[in-house]
Amino acid sequence: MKVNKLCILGLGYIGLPYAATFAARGIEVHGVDVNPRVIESLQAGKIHIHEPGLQDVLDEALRAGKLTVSSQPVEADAFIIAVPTPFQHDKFGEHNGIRFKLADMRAVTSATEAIVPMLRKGNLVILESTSPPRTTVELVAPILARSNLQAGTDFHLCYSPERMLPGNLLHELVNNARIIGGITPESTRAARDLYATFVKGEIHETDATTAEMVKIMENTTRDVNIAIANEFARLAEKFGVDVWEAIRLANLHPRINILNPGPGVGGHCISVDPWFLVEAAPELTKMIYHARQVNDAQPHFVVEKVKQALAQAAVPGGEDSALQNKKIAALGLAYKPDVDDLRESPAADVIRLLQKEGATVRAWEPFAPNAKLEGVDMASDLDSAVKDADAILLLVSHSQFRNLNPVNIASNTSARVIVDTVNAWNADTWKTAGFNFHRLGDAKSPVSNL
Ligand code: SAJ
Repeated sequence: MKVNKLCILGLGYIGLPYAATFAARGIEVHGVDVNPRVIESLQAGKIHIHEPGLQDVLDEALRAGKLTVSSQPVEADAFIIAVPTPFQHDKFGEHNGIRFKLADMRAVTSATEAIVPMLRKGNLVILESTSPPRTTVELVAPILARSNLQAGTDFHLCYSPERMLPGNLLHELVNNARIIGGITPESTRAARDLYATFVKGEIHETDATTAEMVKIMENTTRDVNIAIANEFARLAEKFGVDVWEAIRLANLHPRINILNPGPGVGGHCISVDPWFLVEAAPELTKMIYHARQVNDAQPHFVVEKVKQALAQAAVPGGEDSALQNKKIAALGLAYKPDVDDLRESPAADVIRLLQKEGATVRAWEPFAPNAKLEGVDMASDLDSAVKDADAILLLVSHSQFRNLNPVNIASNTSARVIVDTVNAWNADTWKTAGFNFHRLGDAKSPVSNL
């Protein structure tokens, strides 16, 4: 199928790279977003997210005159839905004592509804948003049927998951293998023709529900694997082991690849998608559910670590609780290194828990210095975050944090306690600079040279 005009609904971390890439390859693209700030920014030629290389592709697309944006869809040959599918924050499901989060499909529903008046015979509609199994056939197809056109007969309908990693979006968009699940083989072929305009990775064809399942299985597998790494970190501390050393040694085995423990799992994907399976089949997802519980509880483990570190350093003031009246500089609020995305960030959970126990926390996030997070006091720069602190808590392994010089930090802070939750810093250099150094999952390294 030849697509001359493409309409992309959702111009966030996924939709915008697509829109810019298709347009830079010469396809006429109309991008749609419900957020007026996104539209304003793009109309002014500026990307509204941090992603390496994306501004250049947008510049190219705009120079070619192939990209327009607005709040409403237009008629097109093909439509791609790339809107968020978060979980609901104010409602939970329950089954036999298991409480689970519920998918919020409102953005997919309204994007699909917005396509209905634009839909014409012979069009192609692709859902890319990560969605619970059977969304394409049970939610999207029935909404589109309001156009009096039938999916699979009058127009093509597919699910094709986005699978690219924030921070490396443009490379993965082009080079990752792509899965296309059409509700008919003709639908699959139509989408294949479209993606083949830029995808260099292999393109694999399947049905829509399998494609949905593939995507959630990938993210769920990662979540479960991170959960076991987090549990190993807890065990290592109990047994006097350094988990980072133990993982490095275990990973020498040819069939073992243990992931990294950390302050928890965040972002709009891995911490969300496994819930889609729990919600759909709570009786069949016991391990998936427990992995979610482990990862969601990891911020508590970090707080205990900070308490121990402060108690050990006997930082004066409030002996009842090691955290009472303590000042903590929290470095990093993003959900992972070198991105500006704060969604579902475990760092924010850690900060709120510390505050609940009486600590005063100042957070510094270099990728989003002006971000406003409820209940979080944001510093305007690193120096003001660390200046009067009792402890420095590293929550995200941003490159610029990894490269910090402990001697410089030592001269700018009153803190003498470091807690590194992401294994970014070398214990010896921080100790030499005069800090008591603690690392999540490490009960082996001596804390101090003093
Ligand atoms: N994390 C750990 N330990 C690790 C790896 C990650 O604690 O060893 C944490 C991160 O710090 C972060 C969270 O997990 O808080 C998720 O980060 P991530 O880098 O694993 O994944 P995302 O959410 O940025 O992107 C994932 C990717 N999925 C897989 O790798 C299976 C990406 O390919 C998907 O396109 C994306 O979800 C998505 O949009 O679904």
